[in-house]
Amino acid sequence: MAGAARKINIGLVGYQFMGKAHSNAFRQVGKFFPDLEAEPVLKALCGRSEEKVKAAADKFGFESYETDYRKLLERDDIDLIDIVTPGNSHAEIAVAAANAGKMVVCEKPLANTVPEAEAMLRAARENNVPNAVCFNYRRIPAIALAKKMIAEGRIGKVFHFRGVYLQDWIVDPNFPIVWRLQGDVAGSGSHGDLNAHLIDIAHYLVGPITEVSGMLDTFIKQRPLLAESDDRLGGKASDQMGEVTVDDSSIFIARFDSGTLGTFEATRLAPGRKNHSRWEINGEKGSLVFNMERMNELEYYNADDPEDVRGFRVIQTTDNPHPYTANYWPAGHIIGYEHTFINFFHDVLNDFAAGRPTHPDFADGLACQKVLDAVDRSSKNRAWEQV
Ligand code: SOE
Repeated sequence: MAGAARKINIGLVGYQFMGKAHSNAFRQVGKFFPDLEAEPVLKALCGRSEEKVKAAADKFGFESYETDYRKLLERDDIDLIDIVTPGNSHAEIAVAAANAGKMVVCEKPLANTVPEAEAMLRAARENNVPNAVCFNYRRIPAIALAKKMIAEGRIGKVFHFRGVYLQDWIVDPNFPIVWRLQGDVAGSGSHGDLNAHLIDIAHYLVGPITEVSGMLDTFIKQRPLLAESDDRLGGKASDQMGEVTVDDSSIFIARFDSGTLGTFEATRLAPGRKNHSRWEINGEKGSLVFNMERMNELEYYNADDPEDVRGFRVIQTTDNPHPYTANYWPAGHIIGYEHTFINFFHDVLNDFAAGRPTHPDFADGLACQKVLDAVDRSSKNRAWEQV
């Protein structure tokens, strides 16, 4: 960053789990990436509760705070609006930010509905503003390596994409109804939160999904209402009960444009699985396997290896030729979840500064939304749906 030619002033809307992850990435990115072309400046943090947003702004290192995102848009000293609020406010904020001529970054999934995502993409295009959606898993070195290996033809034609995203954080029926369990706020549950990551990775590695058949379900339909949230995923339960209005489990099968067949499963009810985002890709010449719980590793099976030593090998993606790793530690000194955001913002800020298109952008976010929506329709209609 020593040579960063310009500054990009950040207005971050939201300050909980993702607010922490994004502001940390903005603070760290210049320390690790000497080729950063635009230094992010933590100008203003925005949230509705003045007491909480002020405390968060101090903690994260923002210069100022606002309690209404529209104030951020009026400010000439803000270049980029980064949205880390729950899904039901993404479209309103992103469209207004694009109309105000700001660059826009939005947390995943892009929106709660396809029309919202379409409106966001339209506003970004009409105003010609740089835009990105934070599917940070694309920036994991092992996944970036998988992308390169597939592009190089190392596993040949892809037959199968098999993804599961398993968590267990709401398996206790007394876990309260946080916003992620409210349909009007989050849009959907395990589906929009977790399958969204798998779909984006599948699009990135294998290409577009064209038709789906799926089912969403909610096993635990009533839970205590929330008394007070924390900045992780939970909070304190009250003694009143309420309805859970999102799925806690979602499964679908898919056909890709390439002919690849896919299976996808997401659940928040898999005891022992914490952030088990695991996929396996099988091709005519080999297979690749990734698991977020061991995110520095990529498993590779090469069908062309000599028969007597043929078998899965584990690539430690921590050495210089692996994407991003030269910016961190000596080989074998692993990186973690927060670095996926640092890598993401390195790429996005450099693309924005250079006026290049970036990925994943709002169009990629909309493509994911259309698959989510088709699965939702399929579950309701008990039928195959076109994306
Ligand atoms: C919670 O389910 C969550 O934090 C998701 O919202 C994230 O996108 C995922 O990376 C981990 O799990």
